[in-house]
Amino acid sequence: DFSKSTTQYNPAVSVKNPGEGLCMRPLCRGDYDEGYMSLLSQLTKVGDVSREEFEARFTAMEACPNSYYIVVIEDTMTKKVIGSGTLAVEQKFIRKCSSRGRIEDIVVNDQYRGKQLGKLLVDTLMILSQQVGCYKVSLECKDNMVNFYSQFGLSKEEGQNYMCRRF
Ligand code: 16G
Repeated sequence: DFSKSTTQYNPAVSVKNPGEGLCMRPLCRGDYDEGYMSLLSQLTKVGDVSREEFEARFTAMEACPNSYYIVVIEDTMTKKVIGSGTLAVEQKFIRKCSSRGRIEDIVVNDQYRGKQLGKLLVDTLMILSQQVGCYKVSLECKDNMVNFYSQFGLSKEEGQNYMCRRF
């Protein structure tokens, strides 16, 4: 239900109909063979991940119900995953035992850009985060993506800083 969505689509695309020859669905275990890791490599370093490692991680995520929602877009002709986004839900004690959402790893294959697919992925995860009861949702992005993410009602919060230590 995109009725509360802050964005518009021209031409119309939707979860049921993301575009010709495309299908939107949850990530499957078999997506390792549909180029999932190479898609993620367009976002950041993925390193060598064997099928066994991928499947073990998939199983571990599956064992945490209501925590990892990974949505992908598949090109049904080539059977390749060409877009993906994750909603990670963290359970909290604060805010009456509420949850917070994080939108992570949004990536669209560079050959499929300009088709509103990134927007559709983020919108979908935004709506999902509300449906599963998150009291807030956040993400991290590069400077050049701030405009893109603003359209979903996300903004830099005054007095809040993103801090990070890398290992
Ligand atoms: C971006 C992503 C984040 C991802 C990170 C990977 C979005 C909205 N943000 O910040 O989710 O995990 O890049 O970069 O997709 P890193 O490997 O340098 O942490």
